[in-house]
Amino acid sequence: MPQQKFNKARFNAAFTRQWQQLSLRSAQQMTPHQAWQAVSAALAELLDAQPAPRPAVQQRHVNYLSMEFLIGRLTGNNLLNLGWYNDVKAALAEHEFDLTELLEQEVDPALGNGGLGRLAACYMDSMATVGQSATGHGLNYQYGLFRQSFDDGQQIEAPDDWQRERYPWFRHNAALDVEVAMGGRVEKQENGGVRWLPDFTLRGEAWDLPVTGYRNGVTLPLRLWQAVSAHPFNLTAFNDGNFLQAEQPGIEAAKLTKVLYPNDNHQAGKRLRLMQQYFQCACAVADILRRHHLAGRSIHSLPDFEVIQLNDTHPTIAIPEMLRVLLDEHQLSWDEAWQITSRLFAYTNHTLMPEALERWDEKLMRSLLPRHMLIIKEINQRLKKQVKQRWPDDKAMWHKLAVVADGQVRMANLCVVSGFAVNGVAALHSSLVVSDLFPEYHQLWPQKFHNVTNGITPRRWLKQCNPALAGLIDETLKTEWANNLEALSGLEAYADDQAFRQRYRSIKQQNKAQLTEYIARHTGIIVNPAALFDVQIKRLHEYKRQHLSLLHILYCYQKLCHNPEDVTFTPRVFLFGAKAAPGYYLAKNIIYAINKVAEVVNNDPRVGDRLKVVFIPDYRITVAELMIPAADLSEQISTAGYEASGTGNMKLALNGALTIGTLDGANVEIAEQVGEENIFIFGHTVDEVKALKAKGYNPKKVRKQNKPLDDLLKSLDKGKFSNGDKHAFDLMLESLTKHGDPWLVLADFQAYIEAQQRVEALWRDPEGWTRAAILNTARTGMFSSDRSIRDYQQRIWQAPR
Ligand code: NBY
Repeated sequence: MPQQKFNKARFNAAFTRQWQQLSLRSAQQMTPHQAWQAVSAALAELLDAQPAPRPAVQQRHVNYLSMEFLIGRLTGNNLLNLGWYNDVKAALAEHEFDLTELLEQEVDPALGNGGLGRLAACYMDSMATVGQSATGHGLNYQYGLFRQSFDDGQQIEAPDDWQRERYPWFRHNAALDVEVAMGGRVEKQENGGVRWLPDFTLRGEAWDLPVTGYRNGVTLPLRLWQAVSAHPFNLTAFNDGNFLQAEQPGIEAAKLTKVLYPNDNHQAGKRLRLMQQYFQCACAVADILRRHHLAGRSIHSLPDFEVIQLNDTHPTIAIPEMLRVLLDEHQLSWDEAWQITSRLFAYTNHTLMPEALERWDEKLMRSLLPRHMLIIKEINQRLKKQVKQRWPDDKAMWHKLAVVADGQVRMANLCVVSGFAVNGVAALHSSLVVSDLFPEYHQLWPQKFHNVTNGITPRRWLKQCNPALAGLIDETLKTEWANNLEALSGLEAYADDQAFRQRYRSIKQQNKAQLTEYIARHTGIIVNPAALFDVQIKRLHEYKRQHLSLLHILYCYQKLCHNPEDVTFTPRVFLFGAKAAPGYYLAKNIIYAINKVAEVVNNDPRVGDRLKVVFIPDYRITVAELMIPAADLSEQISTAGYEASGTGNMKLALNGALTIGTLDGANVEIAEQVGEENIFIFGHTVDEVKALKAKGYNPKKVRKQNKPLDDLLKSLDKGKFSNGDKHAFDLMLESLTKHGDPWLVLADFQAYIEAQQRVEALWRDPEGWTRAAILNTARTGMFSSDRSIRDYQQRIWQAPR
């Protein structure tokens, strides 16, 4: 479908209505924030008027279920996708507003933790762009991921009240309201059926955000469900003069979607979290069935028209919910209901770490969802028969495969058993899903297992965040690449072109200057924009090993201290962006350690501007959009086998940062694409990690045999960076030594330092460095999320059934 042209008259009319509604006399009387709201609301109105695209024949409608959609600012992104940026800029200039400034008014919708939530956002963008008919189903959290600041180097969390002022892109359609029941008990009925007598019901309201495709006239709904009280007001209590109690149900219901749980790669197991999961799933399932019935289709044909993609196990409860509706409301037999359900669901796994694999206490599940627990038990019983047939008398095998065992419901098992497809998120990860996580299931159903390597949207992560580089690419390739990223391979021919290199390099320099300014404004630290910008941006987690980079910082610092006149020293700015889950004390201790080391290093006159360490506070999408285009070096240094994919690695490489990384997640595929001479790979491989652990790894021995490493650790231990406090970094240091260094930080230290020396050698050759950077941009086209979505279409969503 062609993109609608910008209609200036209609935009102006809609914009005018916005300030008139505020009872102002002119547009100029609006505050910048009001003006941003007015522009966005006017654009949303124009989008409302676009005709809905028809799903291509033979295409199943995708329902992407995710507890998180980390979308970031919408207004600028929608303008770019619609191709209306310049038109709107000009229209606003007539009202004396600067569009660029207004866009800065938008608070990030931070409805996600990290990679998993951001992936969902990139996939929505790509589904719209490739014309895949789809709906995203998530939650409308009143508070997104906490805002982060530092107090004497310690992370402080504050609530993220992102909707305090109305969010202009939301559209609420009361016709989509859903009732959701919870609690209570089940009752056997005379006809053999089961009746659920719930304790209470809530109402789910659908709040839609528009996801625009890239210049193709497609808009998909991102449907964020919000909980409100089903019976908003208790009139009896009110009449009795009990005003506060009269509002009680409303207050309770609103709790449900109040806040996003701030954990990544860790399951908290809280009742309210299970309520959130079920609420979202019940709303989504009801919505899917409502649309199906409205189209006048038979319930049996549901899987011919719909597919439900589960973004990790968080929305797994949608499976028993679908069965419940089919059994209890549509009165289907078990076999009929199972037939339908098992062709509907596909599951994406994002982690192998045991503490992140969701397990729910059976008692908790039963108390909140008694009917669903019965259904899960039934699935388990039927599975048991199958397993017994295949492996008679093998109790150990059954214990591994069971959905319910040891008083817990294993959500990943439920997904594999009930779904038609399971995928990992990078080639290495998908092979580990089969070999290490589900080898027994793989024996039962090998055809269910797939790989779909993650991707990122090149609209936000190149065209929008790096306009200068995007402009250079436009000019050079003279072809549309933003929805055809493989076209970037055309840049290879320019890797040896002096003039092109010069322009590529000066764009990077310009982006670094911009970031330098931001850093000065937000942290007061003055960094040298000519230094190597060494960037590590991701959630703070031990397995991601921000503390390995910290050891390298100390190594550089010692080197400078011992030889302050060293003219060969490579000037570096170490840049971090990361939030730690509020209850993850070790991660918070690593933040503290980095900040305290930064304080000492940044204020040491011997160092000057050759070494700076900056922890940029409140890392979020908007900050990523600034840091990624300015990065020279991308740190992807997780313990091999633990980072399922990574997607920041793709964004950084695409924007011309060279990767220093382990052979983990998508780093493996990035290395394949860019070539080993254009990436710095180091450290233990997955197999070596396993072998070392099996043999019995002793970090103390490593420390003893590496004097410089031992000295660095001692300097931390002795309070050199913490005003003499010898216990300031105990949590971090004890993990590295006393507790056996579970993430092999010390084991990879030496290889890491040597890889950093290779980085410095190339940095000393600016032409060689720029060449490698250009080749990174040219060769990372396959990491477009458009390609990921096409993989899903071909391997999973359209798979012959
Ligand atoms: O998903 C990340 C992986 O760590 C990363 O390697 C991968 O690239 C990315 C996209 O596939 N996982 C992730 O971000 N996980 C979470 O954010 C998360 C959030 C909540 C919970 C578990 C994990 N939880 O149990 O509440």
